[in-house]
Amino acid sequence: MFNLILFGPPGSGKGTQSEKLIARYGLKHLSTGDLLRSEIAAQTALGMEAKTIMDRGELVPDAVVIGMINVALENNPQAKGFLFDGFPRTTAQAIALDNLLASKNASINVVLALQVGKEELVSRLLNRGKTSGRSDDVNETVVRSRIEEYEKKTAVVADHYRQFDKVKEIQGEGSVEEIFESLCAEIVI
Ligand code: B4P
Repeated sequence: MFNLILFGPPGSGKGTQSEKLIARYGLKHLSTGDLLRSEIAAQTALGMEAKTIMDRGELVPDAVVIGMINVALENNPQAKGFLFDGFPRTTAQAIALDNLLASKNASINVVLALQVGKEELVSRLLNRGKTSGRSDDVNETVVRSRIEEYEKKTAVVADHYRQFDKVKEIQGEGSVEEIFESLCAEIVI
């Protein structure tokens, strides 16, 4: 199995680049943001609880997203590998993921960390908010809260994987195609 984490702040291009990476490498895409938005669209109890938290720009509780990833891994026993997008977002999530993969005799092969300046992130997300229908993309205060949550709770996840020498920093500003080629250059399957 080849397992990749696409890492970076909100708006750094994780969703955009994931689409291209799964097409090239045939990995199974697991986006916790997409999984949560499916729960919201289906109006499940979990989705309703998550929406309130997401609309404030905060992180959904670890147990909820770890549970969703566990189910997704169980449901895809034939996958040749996974691309984790937007997960893990806390050190507790990273440890849980390492343990889940270890139970399948697998591990994270590489963490590709997109580097994008804060004002560029704000501008991309507000721009997406004009057309995406995503309620967490329309209000600048919420967008900035999401970036602060990233700085407080998520940036340290890279340190967790740095101790195993698994992190590659990628310039995330430039054309989508240029960034894609920089990501691919770090993937050796
Ligand atoms: P996510 O769905 O993960 O969304 P995101 O990080 O905000 O955006 P993403 O990174 O995918 O967007 P992209 O850059 O591709 O999370 C949403 C919320 O769900 C979180 O705030 C949290 O509440 C909750 N959540 C999700 N996972 C969780 C977890 N594990 N634990 C707890 N809570 C969790 O795109 C942004 C825009 O940039 C797009 O419009 C795109 O077109 C544009 N763009 C991309 N590349 C560009 C480029 N090179 N140049 C210019 N624009 C570009």
